[in-house]
Amino acid sequence: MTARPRAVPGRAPDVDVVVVGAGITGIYQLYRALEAGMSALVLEAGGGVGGTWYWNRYPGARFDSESYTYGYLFSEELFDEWEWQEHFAEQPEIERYLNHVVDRFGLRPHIRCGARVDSAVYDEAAGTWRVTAGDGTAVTARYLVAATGVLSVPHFPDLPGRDDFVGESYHTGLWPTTPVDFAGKRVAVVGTGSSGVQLIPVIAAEVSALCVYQRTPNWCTPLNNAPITAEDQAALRADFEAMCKTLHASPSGFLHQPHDRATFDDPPEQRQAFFERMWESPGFSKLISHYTDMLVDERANAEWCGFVADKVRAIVRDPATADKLIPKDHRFGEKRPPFVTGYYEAYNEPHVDLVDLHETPIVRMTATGIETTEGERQFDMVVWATGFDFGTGALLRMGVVGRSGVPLTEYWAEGPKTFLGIQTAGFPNLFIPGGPHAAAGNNPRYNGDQVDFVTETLVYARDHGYDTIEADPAAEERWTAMVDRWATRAPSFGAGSYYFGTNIPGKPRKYLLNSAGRPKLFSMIAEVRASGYEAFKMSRAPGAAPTAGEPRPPAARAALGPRVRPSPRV
Ligand code: NA7
Repeated sequence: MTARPRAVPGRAPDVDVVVVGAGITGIYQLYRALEAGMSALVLEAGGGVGGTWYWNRYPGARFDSESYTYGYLFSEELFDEWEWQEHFAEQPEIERYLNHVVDRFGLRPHIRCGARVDSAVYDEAAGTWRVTAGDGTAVTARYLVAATGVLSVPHFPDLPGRDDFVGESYHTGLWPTTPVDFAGKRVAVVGTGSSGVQLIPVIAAEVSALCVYQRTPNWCTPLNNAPITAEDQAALRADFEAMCKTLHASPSGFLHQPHDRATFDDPPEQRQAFFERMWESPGFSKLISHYTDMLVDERANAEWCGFVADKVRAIVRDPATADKLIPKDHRFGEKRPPFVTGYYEAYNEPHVDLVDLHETPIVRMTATGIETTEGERQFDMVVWATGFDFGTGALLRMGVVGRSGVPLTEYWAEGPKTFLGIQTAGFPNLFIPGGPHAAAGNNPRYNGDQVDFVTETLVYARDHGYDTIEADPAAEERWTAMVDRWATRAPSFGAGSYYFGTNIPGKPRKYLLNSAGRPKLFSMIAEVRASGYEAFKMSRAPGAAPTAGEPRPPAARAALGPRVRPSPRV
């Protein structure tokens, strides 16, 4: 067993910043910390970088935000040199991109893969974190940034006999790095959320029989993906500045613009034509650029749902299957809507079947297949597309212990409490960008805003001679109350959405996002700055060694490559 270093008062921590997770947020945090002259180490559980885009490598996994709006915007050179192939890139391209970024900016030497953090304990006397990982890593850090993501702990349903199945078994969120062969196999897919509906049409072409176990149908609409042409590429490069401005001004971090008309402003014929345009539009424009009342007015929502249901009936030839695929218990936008390519069409294939688990629930898994109340079906492979322990899953499994020995699991027993989704009181020098209370929308934009602010706060502390930073409990209470208030404000997600933790048995029913979005984050950050960081308690730890991030030799900075464009001040 590796001896864990004890932080000795007066002894400098091994590193200024430990970042947990080399996903899109962690990579950016590493970049920013190094750029600010701090020493930094990323500990990543996976065998490579990418986070969500490393683990979710199932066939068909792809963005449903436009590729160029999801990627990093901090460097125009990077933007210019990386040519996304599709408006909605597939996982292999995304993983290549993230590896390119890591190498392009000299970040790889600062990333340790295969290091799953199992304990992070705050040392009050030294004002540092002691972090250990399963690979034997033991390191002390002034600051701990948990960029562990919100969709990083796969959820497996607790079904009797699940371990008895002797065939191949995979979870979409834990997909192997070695190829999975579907050819000629009888495959079951359990779950029809965003992951399941991306996977199903892709593997349907390869398997000998596919059976989809659906508990709740979703309102799936076309992604409308397309290759990025040379002209598109040129336009993207030319419009970089304007695009950044638009994205920055968007509450949800998208380029899609709001519509200016409500559903019943238009007569039926015009409405139908608008719905057709929406159906043909890319990804999230169906939420953002829709009629202004679609998400908030029941009648308006029902009009659109009726249109989508008719589309499903027109695509799926078997009326009984079509009917099962049409949601009956929730409106469009009440849950995070999936975007699809050829999903409904897959059910027209004679070897693809749909089992409605509301009609015939799963009784148990057997050694050879799945038994429902209708009987057993045998499979060579079962794919679990059954989602994640959203928001808090990874943070609560990391062994985080804060001030006075209080574990995070205890402090968040009733759900997460945060200030700005960035810190939680009682856990000094711990930051959680891209975690719970982050916004719904194009994640990298909001998470990037948080990383920028975390970095700015660390630099502020360094420049003012502080080495501990802790959210003020009163500020945290106000922010968390705001999150809870906004959770039910129209247009809100329904209580059945996993954004409330409802998919995990025993999890507290607390809203895990910040529906007030970026405008609220920006205004609060502005307030924090204006008040001289009043919402954070900053101090000098009793036995602290020199503050983190002493200016580094220019050579260390040079490794980061060409100077990046600053993020716009918010
Ligand atoms: P989701 O969206 O949480 O979907 C999980 C699916 O698995 C959903 O259809 C669930 O049905 C189903 N599920 C969960 N538990 C069971 C059990 N016990 N039996 C049968 N079916 C079950 O996860 P995804 O991975 O698809 O997407 C996650 C996010 O990734 C997505 O929102 C995007 O942001 C990308 P339910 O609806 O709960 O009845």
